[in-house]
Amino acid sequence: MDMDRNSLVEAYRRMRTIREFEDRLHKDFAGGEIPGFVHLYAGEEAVAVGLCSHLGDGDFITSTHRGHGHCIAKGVDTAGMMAEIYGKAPGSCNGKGGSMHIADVDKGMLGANGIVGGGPPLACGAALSAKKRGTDNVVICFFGDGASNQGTTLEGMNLAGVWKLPVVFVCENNGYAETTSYKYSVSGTDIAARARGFGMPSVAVDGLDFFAVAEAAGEAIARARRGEGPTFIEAQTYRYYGHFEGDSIAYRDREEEESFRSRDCLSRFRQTVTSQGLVEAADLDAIDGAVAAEIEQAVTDALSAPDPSLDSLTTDVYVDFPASQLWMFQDEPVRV
Ligand SMILES: Cc1ncc(C[n+]2csc(CCOP(=O)(O)OP(=O)(O)O)c2C)c(N)n1
Ligand SMILES: [Mg+2]
Repeated sequence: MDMDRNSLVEAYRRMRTIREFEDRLHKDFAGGEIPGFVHLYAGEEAVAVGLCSHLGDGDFITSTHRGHGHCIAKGVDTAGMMAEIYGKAPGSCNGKGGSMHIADVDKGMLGANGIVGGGPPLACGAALSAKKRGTDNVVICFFGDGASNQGTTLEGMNLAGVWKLPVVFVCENNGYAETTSYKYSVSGTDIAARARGFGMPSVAVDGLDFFAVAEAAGEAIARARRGEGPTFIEAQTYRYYGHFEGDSIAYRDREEEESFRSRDCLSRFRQTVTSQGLVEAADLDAIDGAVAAEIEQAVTDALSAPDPSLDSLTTDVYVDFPASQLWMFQDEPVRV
C-alpha cells in the first residue's frame, strides 16, 4: 500500500507511544499508586493505529474498557491521559474518569467505556449525526471478541446497515473475553462471517500486521466517506498482559504467548520499513528515545499534580450544549 515517509514515521511513533505507555503502566501499577482498574492494550497497537492513521480530528472513534491505545492512536495527549489515570486535576477528564473513561471530544475520541458492547450504539449515533450534518466524517467502532456477542453490537450493526451509516466496525479479536477463549464463547467462531448476515462487506485481517490493517481500513473508510455504509473488520490480535492488571493469566499457556510475541507488530513494522529503505533504523531509534522521555515526563507530572478540588465534585455530570443543536427534536422524524 502507498504511504509516504512522514505517515510511516507517524504511525511508528504512535504505536511506540502506546507500547511505552502501557509497559510503563504495567510496571507502575504494581507499585500501588494507580487507583481503579487498568486494562492494557500492549500487543494490539497495529489495530488502533492502522485504523486511525486514516482519520482527521473531525472523524470519531468509540472505544472499550481497553482504551488507552485508541486514545493515543487518535491523538489524545499522553500527559493528560497519564494524569487522568492517576486521578489528578490536569487529567483529560479533570481526574474524575480514570482509565476506563478517558475522552477527548475535540479529538473525536468519544470515550473509553466500561460497558462491554457500549460502543456500537454510540458509534451509530455519531455516524447519524455526521450524515445528517452532511459531512463526510466517519466513525470507527472498536470492540472485542466478547463484545461481538452482545445484543447492542448486533443491533448497532443492523441499524448501521439499514441507515447506511458511515461506521467501520472493528472487532479486536484478541482471543479472550476476560478468561474465556472466543473458541468457546463465539458460536461458529467466525466473527467476520456474522457481519455478512447484516449485508455489509466484512474481512478478517492479521491484526499484528500494520500494513494489512491499514489497507483494509483505507478501503472501509473510503467506502463510508462515499456514503456506501458500514464495513466490518475482524482484526486478529493478542493482548500481551492479563485482562486487567493483577490478572495471574492462568488460562493461557506460555507457548501461545510466545508465538504471538514472536510476531510483534512493532518489530515487524521496523523490519518492513528498514529492509525496504523507507525509513532509516536510526530515525526509528530516535523516536524510541523521544517517546520514552515523553512518557517519563508524563508520569513525573502526574505524580506531582494536584487532586481534583472538592468543589468540582458535582461538575461534569451532564454536558451543556445550545438548544440549537437539538436538531433531532426540532426537525421532522429522522430520515436518512
Ligand atoms: C455489559 C457488560 N458485561 C460484562 C462486563 C464485564 N467484562 C468486562 S471486560 C469483559 C470481557 C470483554 O472481552 P472483549 O470484548 O473480548 O474485550 P477484551 O477485554 O478482550 O479487549 C467483561 C465480560 C462488562 N463490563 N459489561
Ligand atoms: Mg477479547
